[in-house]
Amino acid sequence: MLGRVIKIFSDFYYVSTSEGIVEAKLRSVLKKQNLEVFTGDFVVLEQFDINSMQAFISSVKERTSLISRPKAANISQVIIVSALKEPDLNFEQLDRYIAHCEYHKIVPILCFNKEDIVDTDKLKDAVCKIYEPLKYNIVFTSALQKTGIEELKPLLKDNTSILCGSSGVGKSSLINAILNNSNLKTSPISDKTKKGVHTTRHCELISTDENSYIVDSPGFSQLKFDFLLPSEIQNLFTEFKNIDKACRFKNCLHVGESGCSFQKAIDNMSVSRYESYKKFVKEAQEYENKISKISIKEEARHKFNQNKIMTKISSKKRNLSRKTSKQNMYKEET
Ligand SMILES: Nc1nc2c(ncn2[C@@H]2O[C@H](COP(=O)(O)OP(=O)(O)O)[C@@H](O)[C@H]2O)c(=O)[nH]1
Ligand SMILES: [Mg+2]
Ligand SMILES: [Zn+2]
Repeated sequence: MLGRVIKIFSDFYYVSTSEGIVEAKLRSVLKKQNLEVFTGDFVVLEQFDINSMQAFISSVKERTSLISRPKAANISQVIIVSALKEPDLNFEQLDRYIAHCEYHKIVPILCFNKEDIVDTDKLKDAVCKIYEPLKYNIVFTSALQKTGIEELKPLLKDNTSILCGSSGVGKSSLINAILNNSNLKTSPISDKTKKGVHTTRHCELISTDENSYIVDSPGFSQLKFDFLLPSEIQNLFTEFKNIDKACRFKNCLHVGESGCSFQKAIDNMSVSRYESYKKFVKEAQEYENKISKISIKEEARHKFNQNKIMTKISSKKRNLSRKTSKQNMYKEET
């Protein structure tokens, strides 16, 4: 039997199947293989008992994506929720989320919530001016007054969407608005887990339609770019994607070097986006400094331990260890 993990609660995996929600545990083989199962995974179930609605997960289907914050598999799109007000719109934070989506190769939808509490269009206009050129879908909503929900809903169809954004911007309220509008309640889950339905401490797949799922997530703020090299940050900005020739300077980070070939794209991008870019590059530079110190140390230790055969760690190997120290996600997605 096939199913999809909609929620994980300690050792229990709640799997949505044609028979209903099954409470499953991992086969010990999977545990031995150190194979992890995440919310959103498609899994094969064995030894299904219809009376207790219990089974064992025997294998996991290949993932199309795996995101890290929060951990969820097979997410097809990210809805980045920001509040226009309360809390104030934070452009840098929004750019962080966008860049993380780009990193995971998932197209984001930009949702600006709480439109009911802004009294002029000034902020909305500013938002459009900055983000419309990036060609992402943009939706203005009010979860409270249920505006914009009808625009958001068609974007969810046949997707597994995850709502991301800082705490308090209205993610949970939006999900409620979406569910109420479609007269759908969260899937009935056994009593044991009922208490978890309204909290967002655990990530959970909520069905909004036959093939559409939405995932709420707890607010998270740690989105630093301390796992990439400075030269990789440019790939996270769509403004830099269509530049036909590479910068003529080797190792140029396009942060103000005179004669940089990216200058035209930089002139065309909004000031706040460029500020974000520079900030992320700086974070990556700090990371680069840190790992170069570590690899020098490692090398010294290696030499010390093997003072008979003085093998130096080749730069290729060093690169490899840097890559593996990156989140495993990267490996799974490329
Ligand atoms: N005025 C207004 N308040 C909202 C809106 N959406 C959410 N809120 C309020 O903002 C607070 C945080 O909402 P919540 O959904 O818990 O945010 P989350 O942390 O992102 O899940 C709550 O007090 C909500 O009532 C909205 O569209 N307009
Ligand atoms: Mg919430
Ligand atoms: Zn350059």
